[in-house]
Amino acid sequence: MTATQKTQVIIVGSGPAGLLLGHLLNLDGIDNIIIERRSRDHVESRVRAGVIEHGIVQLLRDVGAGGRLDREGLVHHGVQIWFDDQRHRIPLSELAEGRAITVYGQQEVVKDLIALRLASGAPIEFNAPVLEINGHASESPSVVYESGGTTIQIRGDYVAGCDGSLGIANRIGDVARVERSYPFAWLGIIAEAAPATEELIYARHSRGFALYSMRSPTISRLYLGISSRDTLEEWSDDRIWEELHTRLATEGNTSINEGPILERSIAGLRNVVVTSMRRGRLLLAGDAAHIVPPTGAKGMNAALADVRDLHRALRAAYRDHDDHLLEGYSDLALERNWRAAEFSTYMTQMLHPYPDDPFESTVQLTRLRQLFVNPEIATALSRNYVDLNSL
Ligand code: FAS
Ligand code: PHB
Repeated sequence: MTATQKTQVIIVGSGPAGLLLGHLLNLDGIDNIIIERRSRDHVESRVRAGVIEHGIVQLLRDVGAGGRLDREGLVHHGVQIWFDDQRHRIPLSELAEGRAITVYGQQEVVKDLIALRLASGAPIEFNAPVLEINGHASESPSVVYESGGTTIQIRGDYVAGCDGSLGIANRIGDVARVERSYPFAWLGIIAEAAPATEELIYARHSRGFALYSMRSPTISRLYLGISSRDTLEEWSDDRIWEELHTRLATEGNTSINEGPILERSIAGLRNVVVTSMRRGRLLLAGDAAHIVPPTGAKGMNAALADVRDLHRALRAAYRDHDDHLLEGYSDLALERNWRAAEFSTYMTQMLHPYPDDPFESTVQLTRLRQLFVNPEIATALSRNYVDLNSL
């Protein structure tokens, strides 16, 4: 093991959470290092989230990470919800004080933040798995990681566990969590096909859930709700397109443009929320602390909102020698993340049919119909969908 290095904040993981935290700390002159187990290529090519909330777009703009987002992001003022063989639209901006969502792939946010990191010259280590996080309850925690065949220890004042759901940070200290799994998963594809819709379409069809999203004027992002037991091998291109045409159709009319499938993956649907996001001087942010089903488009937004709150707390600790925000970080972040969990659960339960459960199915359809007869319910959905993490 080489000699122990030293910094102020050690960030484990270079997903959206770790990268934004590193950038914000750089802006305040707080020394930090980002340690990532995968390669830069892998991290920049992972296809995941697509919808960015109004307040999170503003946050990225405010910190100098919104240039390409503003040029290439697709601003949406409404969302389509189709059910009962009918097309319905929620006028998001009209109901949410003019606010809108922006469709811009998570991997583009990651590329933008990595570019800022590299331009800053601040340290970021790729292909460097963190093996241990030690002394989280002490004044000087440390991290052991591997890089280029060498085992390195680095000490800091704080460790930020931004290492996602499969990381090691959330296994340190108080590991209690609350979980729920669903009997369905999402099969997601990226297709080289011009989106046939201007707005996202969430469809609750008797055969299952479908979502029509996009990434650019030439790239579509589409999802099918499938059994959590299904595998990619069971879903040929033909079967995927046939199912999408069926579910994203009303009164027999479908309008999907097919094209080569460039990427496909299956993501299970589940909720996980840890009971503590602060363990001494180890602070969790993002998927390391919580997982939501993607139906409410909250995953990445919640991760970046955690970082916004954690950065404020670390800045107060360093600049003002005031630990109050750090002491309150876990409670503040968990209250917001439970609202994200509730909204994601509401959207998931409302849009994924339960064909064998007449009661649940009728409750779902009642909830959906209420959206279009009760403006207060539509307004609540709009405000949560557009800006939950900044309300
Ligand atoms: P991330 O998982 O993005 O990043 C964690 C990083 O830590 C990774 O790069 C990992 O390699 C690294 N790491 C892990 N262990 C490490 C170790 N020991 N040492 C060093 N580094 C380590 N959200 C949506 O809103 N919409 C979606 O459609 C959607 N789809 C998703 C599909 C999938 C398959 C998954 C897994 C998630 C999806 N999400 C979606 C949620 C996703 O977007 C997350 O909310 C977002 O990536 C959270 O960002 P981070 O917290 O930074 O975690
Ligand atoms: C996406 O575009 O990837 C997307 C959009 C809305 C969701 C989830 C994912 O709820």
